[in-house]
Amino acid sequence: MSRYNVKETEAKWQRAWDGARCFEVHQDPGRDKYYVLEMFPYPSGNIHMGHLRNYTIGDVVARYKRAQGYNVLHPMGWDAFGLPAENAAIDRGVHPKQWTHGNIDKMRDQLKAMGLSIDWSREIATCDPEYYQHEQAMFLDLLDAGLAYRKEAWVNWDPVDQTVLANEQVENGKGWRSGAPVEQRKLPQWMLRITAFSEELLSALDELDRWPDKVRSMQRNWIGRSEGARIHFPVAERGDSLEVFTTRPDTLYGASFCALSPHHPLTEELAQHDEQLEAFRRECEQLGTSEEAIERAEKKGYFTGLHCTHPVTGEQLPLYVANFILMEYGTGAIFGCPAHDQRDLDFARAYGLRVTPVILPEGEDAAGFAVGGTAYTGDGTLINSDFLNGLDVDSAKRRIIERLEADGSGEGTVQFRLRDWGVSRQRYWGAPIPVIHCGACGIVPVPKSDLPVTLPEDVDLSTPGNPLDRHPTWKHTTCPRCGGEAERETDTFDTFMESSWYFARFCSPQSEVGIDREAARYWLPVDQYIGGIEHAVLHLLYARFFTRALQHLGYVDVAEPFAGLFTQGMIGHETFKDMEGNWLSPDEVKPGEDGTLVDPHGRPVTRGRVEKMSKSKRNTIDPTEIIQAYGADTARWFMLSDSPPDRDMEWTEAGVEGAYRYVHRLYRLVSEMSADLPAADAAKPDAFSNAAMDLRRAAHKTVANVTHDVENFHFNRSVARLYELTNQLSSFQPKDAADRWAQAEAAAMLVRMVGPMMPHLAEELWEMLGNTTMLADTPWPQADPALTVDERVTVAIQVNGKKRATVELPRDAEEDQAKEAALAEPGVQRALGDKAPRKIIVVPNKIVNVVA
Ligand code: ANZ
Ligand code: ZN
Repeated sequence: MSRYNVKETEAKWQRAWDGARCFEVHQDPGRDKYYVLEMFPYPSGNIHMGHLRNYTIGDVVARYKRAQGYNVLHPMGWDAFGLPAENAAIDRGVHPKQWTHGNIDKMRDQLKAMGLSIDWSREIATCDPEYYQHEQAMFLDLLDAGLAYRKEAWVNWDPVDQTVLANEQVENGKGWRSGAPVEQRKLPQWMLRITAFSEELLSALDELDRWPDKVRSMQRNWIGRSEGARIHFPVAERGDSLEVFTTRPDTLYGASFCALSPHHPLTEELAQHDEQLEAFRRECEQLGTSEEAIERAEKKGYFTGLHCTHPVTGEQLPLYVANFILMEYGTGAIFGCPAHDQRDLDFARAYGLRVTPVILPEGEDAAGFAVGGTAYTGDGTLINSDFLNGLDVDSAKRRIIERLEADGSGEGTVQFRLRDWGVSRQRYWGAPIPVIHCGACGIVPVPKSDLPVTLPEDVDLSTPGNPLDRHPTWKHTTCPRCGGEAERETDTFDTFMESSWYFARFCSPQSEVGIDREAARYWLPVDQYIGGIEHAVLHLLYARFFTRALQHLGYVDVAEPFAGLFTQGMIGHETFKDMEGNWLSPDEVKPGEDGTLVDPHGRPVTRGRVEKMSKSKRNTIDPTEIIQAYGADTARWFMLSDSPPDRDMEWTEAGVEGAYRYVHRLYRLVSEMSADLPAADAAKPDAFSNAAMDLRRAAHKTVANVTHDVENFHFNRSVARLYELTNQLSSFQPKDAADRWAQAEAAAMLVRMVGPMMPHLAEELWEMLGNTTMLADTPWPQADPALTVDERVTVAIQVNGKKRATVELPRDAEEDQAKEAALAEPGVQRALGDKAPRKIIVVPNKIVNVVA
């Protein structure tokens, strides 16, 4: 019997799928669709392990759903704009376009070698004008609808690279490439009005019950809804008044100062006649704009000489400008209550301001309660607060707002932390923003008939600044309105724009309109989106917003782009260091004579922890090399077998070897059997031996369990079950025709279940079992309930004695499995809210009671 030839066989089936256009799909109203999407890759040049894991998970889902009879859309494209292409141009002198397309070609081959069930006819690259022209048209519509606008905004400015930096590009207050201290600058920026959807983006999270709770709660925090009050403080020396935003109006009696943002209009006005204040403002601008940087910095202020009149007590409070007040939040001004806010307390201690507690923690006594170095931010009873004394915090908030509203000095409000999305980037390798600046007409949108506004190819990237701005001719144009001389906008879009609608473009990738509404109606929303948790906020929130905006503009009919979301864990690998503490790659490390590890110079090596694969730690493994050496099926199988896909996993040589051995073992098993298989159309025997019945039961049970596991992303558990069935099949000794029929049945089931995970091997074995149609076109196996009966039981889940859900569990399931299943139920999670379960009582096969 021949040994399994991995390379040849994998290539053979990839050709067969291609040739049969197996994975090309079309709208078919008669069939249920299922849209599987992995976050599309940035074309960096090589796929990495994160891609391998991401696309393996997605491919299992896609192939499984396909076998379930769905019309599965599983497309692939390239998130092709962005800085690395410009950096490559600077460092290596290749044009960004050429670099990007070269990388795409290379990575396409690498992905194809994985054997993914992708409809390659839908491939898109966001850097192609055929793609971004539609984005430009959408932007014009957003502009029309008032959802895009231009405003002066504070940005991080890198004075050496002469460019705006995103917050993520500022590291410890310095530009990530130049290393120069970042400054704050005010520049006109194109903005998208994501805040118009704050409330919707927040409340709709409740319905996204196929999203991880963690991601939903990160989005909730990011949107940051706060209920509070706006309060007017008359400025004694000026006769006008200052509006502050607070979430703690209950602490109003504890106010001992007011403070303005360095960018507050009043600050700007005062600074015109106060050089010292101007100097202080400039000092604050060195801080960078990120909230985190501001939070970390030492609290500093400048006394304006002005006083605010307390709206209830009439007391005169000193007015400062303080470095920790953001202009972009609330009103850019606060009242400070040092006893109950840590920043205010740090500030008060530095400037000798009064600290009056107004909230008494439970169990404390008013006479003895004093605030030390830590502000008290918890609940309690009001003290030192006149008519509020004795109330709890919530009642005090209500009462003080009533009072402020009654005398016109304030009102209750809702405030969101979410800011509008600044989409301007002073970069070359992005989609041009389609507007024209005319001296006479102002800002004029490029007429849709003139789209796309394409990038010039001849650019100079070698000097700092914006290459489009410096280009000798590109920006010079005529005004579409008056025909006079005018200039193009030289900013390009933030690359998050492209990833905010690519999933919709995949529905009709060649359409002349950006999104064919009919196609989008059929395919959207994405049923299963899969990607890294690092996109929990920005990408996923922008895409949610953009979809709502597109719905508003009539492009699509859905409000939410991703009905289901799965976030995969990271991949770690062991690390090594030499005597000087330099990282060593694993293949530089060898066992020395005494068995300890040594480096290539024979010097001792220390074994470090397992760390997330990264170039800097020299512990990456190249998936392409793995596929070359072992084949795609082995790489996929190991990826799936090791740990639950949402957890971090460790890449090990032993694990890969184990997977490789299984590939060959399964091949041997099936090819040995295939010699005496019953004819493909052999009728089912009327009677079976006990051994055959055992095998049949095992196979059908495995089908039931694996189906359940795959539906729930428990791939590692499926793998364990498939190993088990393989063992049972190996030890089965057929004695008669009925035995052989049972053996063939079990083998076919095994191969069909392996299919989504190791598609090449499975196709080969499927053919060996005598089938003439491809496994890719074969339905998922069905378990005969008569053979699985009693194996699964329905268990009721109660929370504090009240039934909240039911789950199907294997009979006599482990207690841990029952608990885990119970806690995973959305109904149970809802009932628990943010309470942690105190105790979980399992009555086997009947009830799980969660006590909170
Ligand atoms: C008085 C007060 C007393 C506050 C107290 C807190 C505790 P969240 O919860 O994040 O919405 N604040 C308001 N505007 C600000 C700005 N532009 N920059 C920096 N801080 C600002 O935060 C709201 C609280 O942050 C507000 O409530 C305000 O301080 C401060 F015991 O007002 B508070
Ligand atoms: Zn004009």
